Amino acid sequence: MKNIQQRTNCATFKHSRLTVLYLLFFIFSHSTEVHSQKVGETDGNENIEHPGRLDKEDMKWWTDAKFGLFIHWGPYAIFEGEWNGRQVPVGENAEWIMQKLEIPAAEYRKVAATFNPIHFDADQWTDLAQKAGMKYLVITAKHHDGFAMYDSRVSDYNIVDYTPFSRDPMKELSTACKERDIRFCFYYSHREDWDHPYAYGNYWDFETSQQNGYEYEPEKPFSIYLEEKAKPQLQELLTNYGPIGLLWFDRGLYTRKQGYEFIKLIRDLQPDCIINGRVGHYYQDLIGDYQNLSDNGMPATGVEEFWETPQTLNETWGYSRFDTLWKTPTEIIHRLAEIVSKGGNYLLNIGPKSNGTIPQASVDVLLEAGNWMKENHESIYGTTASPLPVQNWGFCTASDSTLFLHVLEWPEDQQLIVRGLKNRIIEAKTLADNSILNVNQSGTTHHISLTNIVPDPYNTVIVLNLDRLPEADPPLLAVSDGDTILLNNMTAWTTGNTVKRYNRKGKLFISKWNSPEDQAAWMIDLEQPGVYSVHITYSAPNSIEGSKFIIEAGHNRLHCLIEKTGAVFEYQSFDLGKITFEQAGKMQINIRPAEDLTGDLMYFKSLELRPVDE
Ligand code: FHN
Repeated sequence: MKNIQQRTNCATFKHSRLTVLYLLFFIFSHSTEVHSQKVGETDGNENIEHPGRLDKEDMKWWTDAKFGLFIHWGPYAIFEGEWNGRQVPVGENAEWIMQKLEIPAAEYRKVAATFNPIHFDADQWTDLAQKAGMKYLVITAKHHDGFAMYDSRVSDYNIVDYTPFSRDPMKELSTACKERDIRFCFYYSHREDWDHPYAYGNYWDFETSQQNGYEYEPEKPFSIYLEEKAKPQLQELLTNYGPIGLLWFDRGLYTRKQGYEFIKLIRDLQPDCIINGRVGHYYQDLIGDYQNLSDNGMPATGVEEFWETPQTLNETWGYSRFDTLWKTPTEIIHRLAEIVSKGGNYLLNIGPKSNGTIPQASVDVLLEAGNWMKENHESIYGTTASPLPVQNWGFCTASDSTLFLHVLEWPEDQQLIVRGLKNRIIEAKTLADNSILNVNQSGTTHHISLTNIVPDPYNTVIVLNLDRLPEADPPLLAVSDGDTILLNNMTAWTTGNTVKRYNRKGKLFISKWNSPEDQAAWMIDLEQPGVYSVHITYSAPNSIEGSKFIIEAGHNRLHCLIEKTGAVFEYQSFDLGKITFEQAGKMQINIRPAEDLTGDLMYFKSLELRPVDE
């Protein structure tokens, strides 16, 4: 057993020789001018290679899982949202109390030293996850406060060495998860650590800390923190707790090189471990295996890559006794259907108390969601995003030639109208009790009779068995009545390699379009022929200035050149000329590269077709 008396106000580390060397570098480097890095830039070393991404097969357990439990638990729970009579306002993150109230690291440590969750029971926690229908569990091994919730040899500022509790809850949870076939996963705050003088975040104690959220200050000794704490701790987590399903990083690293080093470390120790998107800089390209949306983020339409949204049951992530803004079971069940219908995963957070119990309100909501899952899980696990255009009664998930309709708004006339489905429906029935439903088809519109069906209070799932894999009308986006037709990145559908992506800040962009087959496209239904002027809005960094692209609209073709706009997401609008539609009716509009490109065509935002009076 390590000696608790060895506590210091700063973390203690094994790599002190490295510290001395780095300090020498620090002193010398201060005599020369070093420019900090700009948002969106790499570290200047474009030649570093990505250590490798997992493929669809490797990701399968996670894409099938859909629903995971997120747990934020650490010394912040002891504060319950209050320190010395000052509160973290409801609506803000209580696990940020140290930063929000600028609690000195030494003071925070005194409180952390009292952490004693005597009621913690790993079996109870994992039972709850299982009953809720969750297939993976992600828990904070270390949050921004720097305290390790596991038995760390790297720093004695951890739950085993630093508190009277002296147990390793992560070990107990990893065993309990294994017994229940729940994938055990760690959250690790890799850049931010308010206890470490060289990490990012603690500006109130340490001048040497990184103090800029997005721009790296390379003259400061950040890499000492990475080498002596973050990386060795990550190594411990990947060595001592069996197979780790995924590593969930937060508030990404500054440079691509730093991110790649973390990815490599994981690939070397546990090659199958999935890495979330927040491992890298939020404004740079995705370097993890999947994309995280912003906290509590919900995309308007499908994102065409692996994605997950972390959401919390109330407003905070860590426990606050003041925050009782719990989401209802209806909200949780509806969000689950919506997220899965858009192809994503739902990582739903609870913040246990410092005594080891889970707030009863969270337990109640999760159990209620679990009851719905018990009858309806087939419409969630292993499904894929909806192939249908948007429907006004709810959402759709799919599994090969089966569609699951999640009816959230019950039609008053008991007739469910499914639009845009080209297939023949062989059988329609309720998932809960297999009641067979009558179907009438007219073209791609299907009327399904719900007469005599008692709706589920949260979400009634209807199963459609189709004659073949689903085929749907492309979403009809604009019906022109002479006014402007607005086509944007949100409503585009994509072909070839093109994908729609959200960056961590919730900004949507179209990516991976670098050959003529990679297109963004829309269907419109033009009511009247006529002349339209074409206006495009995009952003384009200098590197892609001059790239050629083509807009195809009916029989029209516009050949255009990219003009630079400055930074990514600094949009500008350009007039591209006029086009004439000789005929009314449905037609497709495309934007695509005119030739092969080395990078993306542009950061496209919207295309407007404005009628011209001639
Ligand atoms: O700062 C954290 C926050 O405390 C919490 O951990 C969330 C969860 O996604 N992530 C960060 C903010 O985005």
